[in-house]
Amino acid sequence: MNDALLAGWKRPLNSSLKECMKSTELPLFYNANSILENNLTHRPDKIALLSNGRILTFQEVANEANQVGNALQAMGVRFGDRVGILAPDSAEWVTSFFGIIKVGAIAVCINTLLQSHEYDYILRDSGLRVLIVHESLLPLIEPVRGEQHVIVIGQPQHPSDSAFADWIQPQPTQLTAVPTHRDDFCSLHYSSGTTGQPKGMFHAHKDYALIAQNTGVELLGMTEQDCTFSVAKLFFVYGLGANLVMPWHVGASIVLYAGSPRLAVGILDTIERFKPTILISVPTAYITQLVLKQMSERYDLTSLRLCLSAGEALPASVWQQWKEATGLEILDTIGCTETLHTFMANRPDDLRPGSSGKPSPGHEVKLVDDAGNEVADGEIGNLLVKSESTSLFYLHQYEKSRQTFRGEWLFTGDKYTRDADGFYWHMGRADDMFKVGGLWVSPVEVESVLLNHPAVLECALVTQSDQQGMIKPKAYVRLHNGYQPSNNLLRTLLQHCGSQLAAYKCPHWIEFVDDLPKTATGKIQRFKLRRPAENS
Ligand code: 3UK
Repeated sequence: MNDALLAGWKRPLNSSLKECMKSTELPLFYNANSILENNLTHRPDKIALLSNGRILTFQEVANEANQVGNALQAMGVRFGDRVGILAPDSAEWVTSFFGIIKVGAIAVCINTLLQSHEYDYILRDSGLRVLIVHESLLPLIEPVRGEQHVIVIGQPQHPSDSAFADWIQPQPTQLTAVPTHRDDFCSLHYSSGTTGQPKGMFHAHKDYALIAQNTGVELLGMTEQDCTFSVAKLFFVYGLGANLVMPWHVGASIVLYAGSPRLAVGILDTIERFKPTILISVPTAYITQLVLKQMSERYDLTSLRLCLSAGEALPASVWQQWKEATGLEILDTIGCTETLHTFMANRPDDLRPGSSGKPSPGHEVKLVDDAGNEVADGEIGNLLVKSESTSLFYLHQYEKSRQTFRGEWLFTGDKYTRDADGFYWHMGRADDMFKVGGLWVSPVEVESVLLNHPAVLECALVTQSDQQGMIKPKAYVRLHNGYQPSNNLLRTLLQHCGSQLAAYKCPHWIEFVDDLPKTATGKIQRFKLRRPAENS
């Protein structure tokens, strides 16, 4: 993308402008690849990307992204085609992303923690033409792969597949960007649905420019001197935005980490080794680090100036423990895949532990009752969000799209209350979905697994908080005649769930009951089973 096209939207970094950036400030033909390529003018030889594997400068990233783009075009990929990335965070993930979008194709950012049947759905629903997949994830794709070209980061297993390194090697490092419209789709993301079927959401090129400026610069004050490190992965828009798009928009370096958020030592070692200034993390990760004995004495965290949390609510107790251990204050922020990134946040000079903060630059919110009327402070309402980076629809889901995308407003499904000081407090969700360790759990999916055990007549899955204040699944189970509650049966049911569900979805507790609360039409009222404190 040449500089003339970009001239229209350059604004001083860290500007104190109250007015946030609008998409009409972008040139009409804009490709989000320029977030990477702007750095070639100012700092081509600066380290852009650090990891335990490869370490690359901006020039090296751009060269490899161009090779990916050329390789895609050579296999016939054109504007609008969908190309998937299914890999742990790595240099190849990043160069693939920018290569795909530069040729006008759509990057499908695929969650690495799914099961084969979910990949089956995503591959078909997205109409994927090419899949760039890491060798470690090949076995999950093998049973469901179709007509796609498969490029393997690592060692291919099929003669028809190519190794990523061989695929890009003959390609030139120069490539002209396809002049995409700022409203053209750039990426496709899948998030879990209430019945377990993922929902696909497109984001446009303009959405990336908006979050880079409004969230990266205006909210977080990112500058070229920063170095970001994310525990949340790039396939998750929280990680993609905060650990790639926002830092590169200002020329900051990023640290990529392929390990699990539950591997406290891996995270702390990475902080010590690369000395990031901004930690982008999730509540579970903060908790696992706090559990490590003498965490703050054993590890040097002094490089950090900002700690972010998102994905699920950060309990105030965890905020307090982290502050006592490190002296640092975590900023809890909330975003969703629909809006691409943060829509409410705590700020360093304006925060309330346990709350989600206040609307972030570029976002308006309102709380309404079921009739659509705004509720007063202190009352619980449905959260609606307005922003220019919001998706337009769910792919192939007409009804669900109409319910969710309401003109300029997005119905988030979150229940919130606002206090007299303007802070917003998360009160659960309208659709019974919840998150465990930042990962979605659909009660319907877990209940259907319990129900196919012969002892279970009916059941309901709800949430309960553990000792740390973190939400975990709890199942209420009514048994068939002839079955008696017992510890043995309890273990059997837990094993039954464990054999069919990912571990984080399995009930943490099972309680046997004689009856379940129901509506007049016989629908189980999960909300009545939640702990009284969570119902108020
Ligand atoms: C819940 C939270 C309380 C909430 C996300 C970009 O999480 C992100 O995207 P998803 O689509 O999930 C969105 C839903 O998750 N949630 C997220 N953060 C919080 N609930 N407190 C929080 N801090 O139900 C929301 O609707 O996977 C995407 C950037 C940041 C993100 N958190």
